[in-house]
Amino acid sequence: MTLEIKGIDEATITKTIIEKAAEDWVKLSETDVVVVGAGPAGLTTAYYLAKAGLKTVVFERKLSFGGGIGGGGMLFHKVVVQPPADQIVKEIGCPVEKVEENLFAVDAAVLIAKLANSAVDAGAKIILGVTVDDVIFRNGDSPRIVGVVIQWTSVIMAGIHVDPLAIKAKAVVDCTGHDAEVLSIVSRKIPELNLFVQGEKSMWASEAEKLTVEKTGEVCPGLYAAGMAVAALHQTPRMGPIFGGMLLSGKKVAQIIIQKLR
Ligand code: 48F
Repeated sequence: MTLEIKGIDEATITKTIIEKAAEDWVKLSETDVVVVGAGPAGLTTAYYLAKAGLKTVVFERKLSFGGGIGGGGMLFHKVVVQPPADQIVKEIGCPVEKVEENLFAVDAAVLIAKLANSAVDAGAKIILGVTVDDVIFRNGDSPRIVGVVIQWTSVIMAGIHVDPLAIKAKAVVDCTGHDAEVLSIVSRKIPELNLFVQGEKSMWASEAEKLTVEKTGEVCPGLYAAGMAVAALHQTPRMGPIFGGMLLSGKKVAQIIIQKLR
């Protein structure tokens, strides 16, 4: 391989980026599932949905994925998982280190890389720098969430008014973490759905892990929740840097949606 760099035209770079991005956006304007948030719950959800052949797009407000994984525990770069979530971690090719019978240590950066890699390899599309700031709602005989409203995070941060775009979807999953942003929007804007986001309780790791997974599922027609959004909705405890529940919650919501959309 020669190291000589050939001349490349700036206009071609620009055209390529715009054309290729536009091709993607046209394809994803109607999709099977929109996952909101690329944290542990969102990436796991996307991985299992895409693996089952569902057209899946993840919108992440930041320019990176991983959500709360990257912070490890108080910035110490490890997280822990417990059975049976260690099976998911192994399945995506992430090394685990057994600490005791029911606890494994995992490197935070490696878990992020492997989760994201598994999701995109399975066929999920992850779009960074996009914030979901509303849903599309259809009222009538069977009220239903039928998609999301999106905006560039940079536009929101600039505080300028720019009308958003919308993406139609058969299912929307709130994986936005502790603030349960999509559920909170629905609670505020669609009172007829009677959704109340109560906020999570103080820490109780084992109970929190169990309840998060137990209560994961459909919240109202077309709208689902996984990960810490579930705890915020049902006012169950937080758990800190143990991530098994997030992965199991993502897998469970994917299984429910796969069943529903088949
Ligand atoms: O916060 P986050 O990691 O949520 P999670 O997947 O996992 C929670 C754990 O990280 C941890 C814990 C348990 O182990 O307590 O905190 O439930 O990931 C949420 C992602 O959603 C993005 C946000 O930037 C983050 O990457 N996000 C939040 N709101 C929006 C959003 C939004 N409106 N639009 C797009 N992305």
